Amino acid sequence: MRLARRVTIIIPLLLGACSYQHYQSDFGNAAVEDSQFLTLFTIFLVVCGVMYLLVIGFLFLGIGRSGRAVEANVVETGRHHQSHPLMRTTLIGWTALIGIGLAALAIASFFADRSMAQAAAHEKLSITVTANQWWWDVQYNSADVSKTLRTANEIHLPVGVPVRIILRSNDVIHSFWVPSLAGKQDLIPGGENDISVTPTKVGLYRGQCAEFCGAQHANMAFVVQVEPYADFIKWWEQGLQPAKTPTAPLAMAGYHYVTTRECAMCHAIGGTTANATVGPDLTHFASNRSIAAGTLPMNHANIRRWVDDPQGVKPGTKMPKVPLAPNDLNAVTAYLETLK
Ligand SMILES: [Cu+2]
Repeated sequence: MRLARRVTIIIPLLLGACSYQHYQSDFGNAAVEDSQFLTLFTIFLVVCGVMYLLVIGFLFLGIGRSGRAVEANVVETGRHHQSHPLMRTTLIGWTALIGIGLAALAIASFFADRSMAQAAAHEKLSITVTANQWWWDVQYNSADVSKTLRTANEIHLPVGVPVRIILRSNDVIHSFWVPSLAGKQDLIPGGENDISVTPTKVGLYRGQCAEFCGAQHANMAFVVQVEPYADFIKWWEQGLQPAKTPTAPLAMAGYHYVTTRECAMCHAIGGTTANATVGPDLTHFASNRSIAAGTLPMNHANIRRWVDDPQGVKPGTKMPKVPLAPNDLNAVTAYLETLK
């Protein structure tokens, strides 16, 4: 009975851990770069594991033999000063093995580094990610400026396409990290870094700022949606569409408030007069999965809560508390919900 109860608890936990592992894990194996890391990791693990087992094996062998050697010494004194030929061979073999092991690790590192650098040279898509305390500004670059798309806190990538992500920061040092796809790379104010990703598995992956950047460092997350190329292009085209002007009276009132009052001083909404770039672009705000870089799930109650008191939800955030009358708060919430 007890065992059955334990199994019913443990199995869902394990299944949860497996899907979570895919969502945010170095073992996610969802991009060429991550599989290169995994190959290198496996080589290191095997070489070091074999060495470790050999050392432990010889240690126990030595302990066993030293006991017998003491007994033998008592019987035939004088012979123990001569080094045994077997010991010499073992020593030479052991030294050679260490040399081969170290060389294997060095060669594996060299080839992994080289293939990662090569992936960076053949990118087909370029994205600029700019870190801010505490959110991510994402821009999809295009030779045709009218096709340049700006979003926030959610990145869409086409599967199988090498992407170069250019990394910048507007304030302090942050670190871009999507464990399932690639390694970490810092975003440094005044400089430019980059990281290459070639996703191989369609799915949703969580990313997180990996360099302590202030009070809300933990609430500086994002998601990467890897999708088939056709879906990605469709999403991009949709993203370029301006926001629709609402028709319902409440949302209409919110539209007027947002585009003419405090909100428009920091945010941009495509197709309206709001075009500031201090805060996230809100053109398709409501189609995101979360509010404030992974702080709250996207829904009506949370949008209202966030607009009403951003400092209460995410203390220290740059978004100030705007004292809104209940009518205005309802109107702004209703309008933001239309931004899909
Ligand atoms: Cu950060």
